[in-house]
Amino acid sequence: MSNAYREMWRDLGLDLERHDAFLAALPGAFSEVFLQQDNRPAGMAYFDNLLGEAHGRRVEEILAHKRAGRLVAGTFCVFVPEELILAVDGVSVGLCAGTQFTVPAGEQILPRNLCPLIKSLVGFKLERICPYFQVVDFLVGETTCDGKKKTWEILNDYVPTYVMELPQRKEAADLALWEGEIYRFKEEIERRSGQKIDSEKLNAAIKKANARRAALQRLYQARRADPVPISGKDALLISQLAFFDDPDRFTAQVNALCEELEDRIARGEGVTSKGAPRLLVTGTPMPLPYWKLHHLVEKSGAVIIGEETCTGSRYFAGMVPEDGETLSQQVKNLARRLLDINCACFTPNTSRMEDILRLAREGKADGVIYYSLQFCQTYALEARQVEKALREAGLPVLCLESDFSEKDAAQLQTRIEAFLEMITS
Ligand code: BJ8
Repeated sequence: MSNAYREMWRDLGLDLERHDAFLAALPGAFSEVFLQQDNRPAGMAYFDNLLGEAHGRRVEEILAHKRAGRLVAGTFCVFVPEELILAVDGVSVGLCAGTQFTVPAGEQILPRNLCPLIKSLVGFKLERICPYFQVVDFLVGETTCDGKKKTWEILNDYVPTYVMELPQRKEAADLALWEGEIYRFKEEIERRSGQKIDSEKLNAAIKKANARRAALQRLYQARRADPVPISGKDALLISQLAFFDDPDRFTAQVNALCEELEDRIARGEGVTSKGAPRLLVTGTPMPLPYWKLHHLVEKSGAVIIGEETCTGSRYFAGMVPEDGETLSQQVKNLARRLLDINCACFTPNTSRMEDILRLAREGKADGVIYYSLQFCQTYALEARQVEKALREAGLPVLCLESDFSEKDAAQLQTRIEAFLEMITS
């Protein structure tokens, strides 16, 4: 990345030496994972560039918004109703992190036997190598898993951290609690931005977020074709970048890419040959810059046709109805859509099994990989029920647990190859 940004990074208080070390490894990894693929869609150029400029131009843009008085919020979970941030013309940035580079720093203040996603995100703040962490006005945490819940208390010493209480069941009382939390969050946004949210502003924000969901749903629809017109790695990268980019620009670019993919489908053109093994991935989120599992699978000759994860379908499934005329109808609509998300922190969570089966069926998957980050108890525990439901439906499943390091790559590759051999023989 250009040195023209060094002054901006210095002003943001980044540790320039550590930041240089972090960025140094990325071009090589990116080239190996992405640029060496055959027959990539031309529309990926925008997303490649967006990633390349993630610590540069996009930060510059957000800083300009901030100087113009716009609120900047950092989030970590798809349950945060981003529409309220957009309703005050604020900027919402997803700060979940997926790199081993910052895990040791996170372990300085967190238990080692904690999910690497949490250690990585905290490490980014402690190491001062994430410009977004430096730019945000405040963070929005949520009471999902215990690890995250307690981490917000610690992170609050570094950045003001507001916490939303997410219920853990989906009964009427839980919906009422969640609606109350959305109102409380609305007040927080109004207080911080100095703007009132009315139904007109909220409706415009709902439409903006829905348009992005529709574009991502269209992309996922394209992945159902055989041969697949885009690799799973590229689709994952796009979802990861959705959390950073300007929503309108991102939506336009995803739609443009989809047009290219739909043309490819009409011509029968794909990134793999027709009949290549197709896998669905389900489990814990895969935040930037984590691409290990997808890379290993696709290096082995299979293709990933969907992700039932929060960096996949859980992020963009469902629409918020756009006909809510009053704030109270709109808040209800927001609450309902969010409570339909099947995170493993809910009990019971049977609708997740139904969702996985539906996605596997729609994507014509030959098998499913259940992927769980190390020390993520809720997803690890739920694996048993998912495995049972998949086996009963006659779908082979491979359960893998890993972290963000590369140390288990060879071992994972062997298991993936054995699984592919089993489902193709
Ligand atoms: S809605 S999956 S984004 S909480 S992987 S930190 S659960 S120990 S990230 Fe998540 Fe929201 Fe749920 Fe999605 Fe904890 Fe598990 Fe780590 Fe996790």
